[in-house]
Amino acid sequence: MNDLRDFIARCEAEGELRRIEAEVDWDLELSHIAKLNEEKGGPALLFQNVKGYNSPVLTSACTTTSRLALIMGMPRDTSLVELMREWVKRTKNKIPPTWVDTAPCKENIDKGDQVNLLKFPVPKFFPKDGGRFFGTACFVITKDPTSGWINLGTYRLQVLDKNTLGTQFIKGKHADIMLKAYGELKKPMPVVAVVGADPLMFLMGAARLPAFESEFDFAGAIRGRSIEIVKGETVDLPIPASAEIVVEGEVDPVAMKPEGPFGEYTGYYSGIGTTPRPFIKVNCVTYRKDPIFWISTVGRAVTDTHMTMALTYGATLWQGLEAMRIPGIKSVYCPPEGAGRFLAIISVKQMYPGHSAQVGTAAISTEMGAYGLKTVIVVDDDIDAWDLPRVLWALSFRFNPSRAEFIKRGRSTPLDPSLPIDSRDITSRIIMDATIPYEWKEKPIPIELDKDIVKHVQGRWAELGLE
Ligand SMILES: Cc1cc2nc3c(=O)[nH]c(=O)nc-3n(C[C@H](O)[C@H](O)[C@H](O)COP(=O)(O)O)c2cc1C
Ligand SMILES: [Mn+2]
Repeated sequence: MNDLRDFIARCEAEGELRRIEAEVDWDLELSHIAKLNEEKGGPALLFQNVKGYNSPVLTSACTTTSRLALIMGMPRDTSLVELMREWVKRTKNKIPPTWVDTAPCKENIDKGDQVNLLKFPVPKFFPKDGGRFFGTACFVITKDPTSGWINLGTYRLQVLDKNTLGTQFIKGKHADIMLKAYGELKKPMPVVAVVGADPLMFLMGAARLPAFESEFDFAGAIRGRSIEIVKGETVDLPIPASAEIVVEGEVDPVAMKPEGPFGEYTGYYSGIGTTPRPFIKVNCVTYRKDPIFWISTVGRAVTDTHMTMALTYGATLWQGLEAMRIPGIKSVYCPPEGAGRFLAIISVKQMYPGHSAQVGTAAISTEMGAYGLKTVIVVDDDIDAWDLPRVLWALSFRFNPSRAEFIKRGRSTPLDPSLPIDSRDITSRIIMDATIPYEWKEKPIPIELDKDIVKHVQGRWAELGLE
């Protein structure tokens, strides 16, 4: 798979995409269709007739595990946990990107006064949103001014006027760290924002890789080949050659404009009204002929934001535990209903006393877990982390609240609606150890079926009228 068009063709061939020919309004109508479709577990949608526009809008590309599997080049019936396992395996061998001279995203080049962000069918999603959001299924590329580290991160982008995009780089995110570095040098930060590309690049934008690691190298690892990149017209930054729409501009580290509000994947707004935030002054927009405008809805689970994060945050947590060399990790699952980040379940084959406790405290200290993860459930290896009925069984019959660990202070996210709206820097955490303690000499005696009798009655199944 090379670009978004290949992905669309693949989805269509597999019955995973519906084209909408009827005229649909970008103003609330389009997002509402997408959201209701996602709630039903529906296909990806390609809106081909957006009121007042000639170019299409793609939604719901990542809402199901089957479509995430297609993005990763895996069979459609691969489970989320298997996708994560494959992600962890493939990303061990990073492959740097390769420069190419040109790409279809240079077919149209608008500079200076020609720039008009509303030339594209930018939707308004929800009634209480602060405006139209250009960047949802997007990613932002920046370069660290001292080390040269290239980052790619998904951060929402609001249209403030025809050549200005509001940003929300949450504290400590890589674009925020880099912007502060430009601030110290008193220089504007060059940025590129991409809408539509090889869909893997969007997953990489959402992935919580460590600082100083480039998402391009990890994308190459997952694809098993180097990602092709082209130079910007006005900025010295790498752009995936597969891009549909490329916005080039700069962020002044001290200037602010009101941004938001925008509904979040928690199902709530994260603040009250607008907030002053850094913005992108857009100097150039390049795009393919008939560009495909790709969006991602938000709100209550499950949307493609949740699925994307369940895969990428879950894989990052798994990677983090492996990097700590903790043995016995059988599976990791960060349910999409918790946006892959507030709740994690880990299955471990215990090998020594305190092993399960180590897994719990390690999880909240990984790159992913240290930020916003609130509840960790550890289960024994006879239970798969994704098998929620069995996890609830363990929570009922193996878990004893006196073996829970309660941590009072940890880094939180401004998005967490369980904290007061004006103080969301710090959260508490709980580790629920639902394993049978390794050191117990007398363990609960499980009820087992007699193997021979099982075989015998299975042989009688039809006779018993049960088939
Ligand atoms: C659809 C979508 C929208 C997101 N919007 C934001 C956002 O506005 N601000 C933010 O800081 N993180 C946002 N995130 C989460 C980041 O993409 C994620 O934390 C990622 O790791 C950031 O990249 P970085 O680790 O290179 O900073 C969003 C994720 C998704 C999937
Ligand atoms: Mn990063």
